[in-house]
This record gives sequence, C-alpha cells and structure tokens, in this order.
Amino acid sequence: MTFPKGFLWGGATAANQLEGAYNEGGKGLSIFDMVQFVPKEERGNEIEMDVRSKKELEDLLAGKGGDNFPKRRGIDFYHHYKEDIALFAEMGFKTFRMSISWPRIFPNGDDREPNEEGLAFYDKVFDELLKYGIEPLVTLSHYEIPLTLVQKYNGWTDRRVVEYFVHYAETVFNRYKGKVKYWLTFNEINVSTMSPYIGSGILIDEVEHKEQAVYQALHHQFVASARAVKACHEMIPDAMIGCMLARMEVYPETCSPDDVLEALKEDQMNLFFTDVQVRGYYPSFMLSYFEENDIKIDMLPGDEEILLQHTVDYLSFSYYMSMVASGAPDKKKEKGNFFSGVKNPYLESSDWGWQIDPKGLRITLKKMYDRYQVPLFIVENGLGAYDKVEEDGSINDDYRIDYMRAHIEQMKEAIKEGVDLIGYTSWGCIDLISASTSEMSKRYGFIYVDQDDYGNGTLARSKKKSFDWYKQVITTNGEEL
Ligand code: BGP
Repeated sequence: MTFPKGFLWGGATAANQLEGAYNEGGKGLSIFDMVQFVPKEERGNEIEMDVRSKKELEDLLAGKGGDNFPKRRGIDFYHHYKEDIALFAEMGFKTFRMSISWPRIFPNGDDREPNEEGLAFYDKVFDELLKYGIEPLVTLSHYEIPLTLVQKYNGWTDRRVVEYFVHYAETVFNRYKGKVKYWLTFNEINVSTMSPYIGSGILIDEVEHKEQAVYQALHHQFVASARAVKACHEMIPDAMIGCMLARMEVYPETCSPDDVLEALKEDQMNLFFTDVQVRGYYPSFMLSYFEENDIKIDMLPGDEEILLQHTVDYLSFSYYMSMVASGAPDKKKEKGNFFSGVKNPYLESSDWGWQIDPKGLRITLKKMYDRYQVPLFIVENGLGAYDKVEEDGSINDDYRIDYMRAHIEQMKEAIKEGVDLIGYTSWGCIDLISASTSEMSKRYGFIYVDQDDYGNGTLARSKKKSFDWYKQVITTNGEEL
C-alpha cells in the first residue's frame, strides 16, 4: 500500500471557467469576464490573456470588438451543479477543488455587505458535496478579482485591496466554517509576473515601472494571504489552509556550469513565492534581485511579522510541464515550452506545446519536500487535448489515461521515497473553458461537455473512457493504474 489511507483523490476547477451565470444572482464582473476568445488561426502561438490599459477595458465594456467571452458562460455549473457533483460522487471523489467567485460575494470588491444570493449558492454546492462525503477544497481567489477593483485601484497595486480581500475571506470563513475544512488563498500566485492582469488585476500599461508594480502588488497579496491564514486558524481551528504555485521544474540544457547556474536562478524565481508563504520571509536572492532592478517594496510596519507568524499549513501546486534553461544569451528568447525556455528533446509535447514530463513531477515533489518539510498537495495536473466523440457517443481518451497513469506512478515513487503527499486533484475533471486560450475544445475532463468554442451545444454531460479508469484508481487507492 503506497498511498496513505485518507489520500484525497479528486478533481479541480475554478469558478470563472466553470460556473457561467456571470450576471446572475447579483454577481459583479470579474477580470476573466472581459477576456475574449481569439481563434488559433488569428493569434498563432501567442497567448495574451491580459487587458492592458484603461482604454482597452473601456472599449471591451462598451462592447467594441467581438462578443465571444467564453468564461462568462463557463459550462453552466451554476445550473448543473447537482448533476455534476453526482458524477464526481460516482467516480468516488474524496475531495473537489473549486473556487468561490469573489465578485459573486462582493460584486464590487469594496462593498461592506456581502451578496446573500452568492453566499447561498455556495451553501447549496457545499451541501451537495457533503451529502456524498466529498470534502470541498476551496480557493479564495482563482484569477477572480472583481473588475471594479481593477478600475478603481488598478488591482493589487493598491494597499486598500488587502482590507477588501481580508473582509471577503473572513466573510466566507464565517459562513462556511462548518462545511469547508481545506482552503487555498491565491491560485498560481506566481502567474502575476507573466500575466499581471490575470494574477494581480493590474492594467500594466497604466504604470511606469512595470516590475515594481507587479512585485508591490504581490507583496500586498502575500500580506493578504498571511492575514487570511491567521483568520482561518482563528475562525476554523480544524481547517488547513495552503498556498498554491504554478510549479515548473527547471533543467539546465547541458552540464555546463553556465546552464546549471541559469537553471538554478530561474528555479529560484519560481520558488520565491513558496519561500515567502511557507518559510515566512523574503529570500535573500530576491532582495538582491530587487536591488539590481531598482525595485523598492513598500512594506508597512508589521508586515514582516505577519508573513512570519502566519505561514501556510501545506503547499499546493499545479504541475503540467518542466522547463529547460540555457546560459547562452542568444537562447534566452526561445519558446520551447508554452511561453519560454529551450525545447527538451527527451520529452513529447501536447497539442498546445506543453512538454509532458511525469518524472519531473517526482523531481519536483522531492525538491519541494526537501526544501519545505510541509505536506504537499497536487491540486492541478492533466492533459489538455482534442477529444473525438465516436458515432456511438463514446470518447476513447486513452492518451489522457496514459498521461495520468504516468504521473500517478511517479507520485507513488515519490511517496515511497519519503514525500508527504496528501492529495491529488486532476485539473478540469469535467471539461471547462481553458484559462490561457478561452477554448472549450482544449479538454481535460473525465466528463465530456457538449459545447464548442462559440458556445454552441446542448451542454449535455457524458462519461469518457477515463471516467471508469479514474474511478478504479480511487477505489483501489492508487493500487490499480
Ligand atoms: C492553470 C490554471 C487553471 C487551468 C490550467 C490549465 O494555470 O490554474 O485555471 O486552466 O492551468 O490551463 P489551460 O486551461 O490554459 O490549459
């Protein structure tokens, strides 16, 4: 027996990619409600999720440009949650990762009174999960900052947003304290450095020193996260609250010390985020980086104590790929994997160019556990793929099964080698809208949803071949893969 008893098997989602009903139940707009679908033929391999300026945002709000905003419709979980949760229960889920849409609770972000209809919706969802013995695992902010906070404060660049977030966190802790035990503060907190609008709600063209603005916003998020940890511990003593990182293991291209050093540096830039949230302080390599790049973080008295005293109970991360770094200056601009790095010749890639690396997951698990010595939770992993519905309605997604089997095997090895891994929630357990491309056709689920990139389809749910496979994985606690 490798996987510990009580291992939290399940699936992961996010409100903005799942719920739909973007203007129902008193919900305000979120940043992702403004992101349009651009077909691959038009955008090529470029991924641009960010709204960058006030002007661009105003134009979008005025309805200029296209009108296809897939994240507004999601897969209509808002009206299908009972049916979907019944399917998760049939697979034997122990846990279900979801997020609360912040603007569903505080439509403008800075309101004092919460929106009761929004609160009531999540009560119904949690009750439904608990009915089947499924533990909700809830992310407070999965790229879902209310749009008004972007318009009024340029997102997390403004310190006042910390108070609004803490008020939101306390409101939901208080409301759901009898129902939700597992919490996460920010999804993929490191995404802000690549995508300031999505990660921190920043209209980046409105600021002069861009990196300064991003790291200042991140400081506010770190403080907000630590204060949410504090509130959670006080209000729900038996809860566990964690942080969440988009983890990418970085390999050197060769054993040349230049490549090794470059890989180490890139890896540190990734681990900086968990260093702050798990260890409770800014690592010295980052303070040097700030100095070199003329970045001055404005900290208030007490911030350092808050970060140090309220570290997370566990570390969670998404894992899809590894990266390769080269010390050669001319290779810095290469885009070998998703958005950067040299291509790894030993690995295959998904249809979106994400390089598949199950062993990299084991390496990452071992490295993270060595570094932090706290329980680890893989809260996202999976294969985005085009699925084909056969004439008889079946979907034979053996490629997805192969992908997951290979990753779970490496998890097993990591556990045997001493890593404390407490759970695994595969990404997009039900097909939903892609975060990076807003496509519906980039599918991750065990459950197929009949909808295309333009919103056509019946929204009917059907089981893929991987559905029964995953059910067996859970039933045997990972023994039969
Ligand atoms: C992570 C996000 C998710 C999710 C996933 C897959 O970065 O936390 O929200 O969508 O990646 O990415 P994509 O949907 O772009 O394929």
